[in-house]
Amino acid sequence: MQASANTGSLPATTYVSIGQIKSLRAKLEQPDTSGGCDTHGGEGKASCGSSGGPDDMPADIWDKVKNHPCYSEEAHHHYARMHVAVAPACNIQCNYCNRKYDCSNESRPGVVSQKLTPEQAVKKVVAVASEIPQMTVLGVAGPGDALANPAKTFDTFRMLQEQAPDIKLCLSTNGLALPDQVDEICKYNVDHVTITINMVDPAVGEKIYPWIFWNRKRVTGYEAAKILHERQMLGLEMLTARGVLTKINSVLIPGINDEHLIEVNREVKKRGAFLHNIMPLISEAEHGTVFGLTGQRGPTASELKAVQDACMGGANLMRHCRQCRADAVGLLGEDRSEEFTLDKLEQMEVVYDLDKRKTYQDKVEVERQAQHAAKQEALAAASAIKVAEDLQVLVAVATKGGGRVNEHFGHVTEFQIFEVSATQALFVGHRRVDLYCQGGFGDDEQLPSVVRAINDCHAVLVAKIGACPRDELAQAGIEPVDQYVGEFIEKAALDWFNDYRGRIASGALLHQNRGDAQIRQGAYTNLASDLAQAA
Ligand code: CLF
Ligand code: SF4
Repeated sequence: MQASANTGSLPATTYVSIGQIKSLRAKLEQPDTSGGCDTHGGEGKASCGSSGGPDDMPADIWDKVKNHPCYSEEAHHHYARMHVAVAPACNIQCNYCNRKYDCSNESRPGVVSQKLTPEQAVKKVVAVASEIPQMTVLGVAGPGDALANPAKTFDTFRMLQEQAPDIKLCLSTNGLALPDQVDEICKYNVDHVTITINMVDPAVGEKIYPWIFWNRKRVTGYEAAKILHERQMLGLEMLTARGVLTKINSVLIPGINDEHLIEVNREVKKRGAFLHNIMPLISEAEHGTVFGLTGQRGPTASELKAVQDACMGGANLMRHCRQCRADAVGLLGEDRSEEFTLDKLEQMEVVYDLDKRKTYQDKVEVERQAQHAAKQEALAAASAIKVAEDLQVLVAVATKGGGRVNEHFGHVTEFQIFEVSATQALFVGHRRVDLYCQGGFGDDEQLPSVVRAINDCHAVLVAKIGACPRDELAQAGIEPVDQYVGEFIEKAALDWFNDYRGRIASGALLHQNRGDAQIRQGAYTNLASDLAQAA
């Protein structure tokens, strides 16, 4: 076995146990004089995160991220993205990928419905943009690697720029070919690039990547991981130097790179990454991946959150990723790709009206500013209350978009999770659940799995809820709350939290800590029921 000492000029790697995560976090919180927001002119802020707003970053950066649903948490409530599957080939092998399925970097497992030529892709993007005016970003994210298919990727971008110049361009890559393509990336004004970086030590990397295809031959083991690592770091540095915003995706693989991702976070921040998105491994035997077949599990919700929390203060964190398909269309968390198949596109009358799109987006901007103002007002009220000031709880929210509490409990397929305290209402994740309402009646067998999926929350904010789930939630210690219907989420969560603290102060209730959520974070299937059966 080649030792880590063989890393030569590679960055030193710190290994920590879960128990040490807190002390490392303290270290990360010390001001860093380079990289991250600083590199992009963050005015010395340690971390603005994807939840940052116009006050947290320079105007030119805000302009790039304000309507990109992945780069701005606030934007993801309002703006949509789409992917076109023009990049089928890949130049590496990841143990979590089976090429019959979407790229696990940027998708949930599931076959891509249709691979597209660049011409078909552009036709589809223009049609979607005409129908969905809040669709602001086109991404090439597989099903292979965008830069292992440079002609198809850049042809798509070139043609789209001519026909729909207001759409932002985005791509995702494993980084192996990145240094060779930086000029092309800049030529087509692609100002958002995602690099999947799962390690900064080839000794970790060789457990994730069995081979890469490099200089016309297959390279395996430690050597393969070392080349990939060096290309990723070089590519990231080159993009930073050219002012391209970069997001780093890391797949959290328990027992392989969990603690190591803290080091990854530090290294990518040093090199100017704008965001770090730590995503859970999705691993099922039926996907036919090496990890799926060898029983490598994904992280639990709390394991994912622990690593993300430990990285706070390092590179800015994205926590609202939905691991979308390589042909996803719509708001993050929804998929409207079935509405835009090639057959359906043939029947559609497409009128690309820039003014109509702008008018719509202007309305969204007004709504979004109202959301921002409501949050600031609620935060000011929360910090003025001098009761249980250190308290921090999780709240689940039923929403169908627009940043408001506007979904019935029974219609939820995904709860959004917010961490609420006297100083913040922060989006920290989501939980996919099976539908409780089955058209007029509730599926009571489903209910326990839904409750377990949000078991770590103190309250669930909904637009409406029936008597049966209300009782079951209350018995489980989760407060069902339906008095904030239609309100902005952060304001509603903070208002509920203030009321909660008031009840603690008056002695009306005793605050108790919650347990862990029993769901594998990010799993598309509801594994809560599997876990229950296994228990
Ligand atoms: Fe697509 Fe990725 Fe661009 Fe977003 S997705 S290429 S940056 S437009 Fe977004 Fe989807 Fe997560 Fe990717 S939610 S998987 S982070
Ligand atoms: Fe699969 Fe993407 Fe890894 Fe290539 S980079 S092997 S497509 S997950």
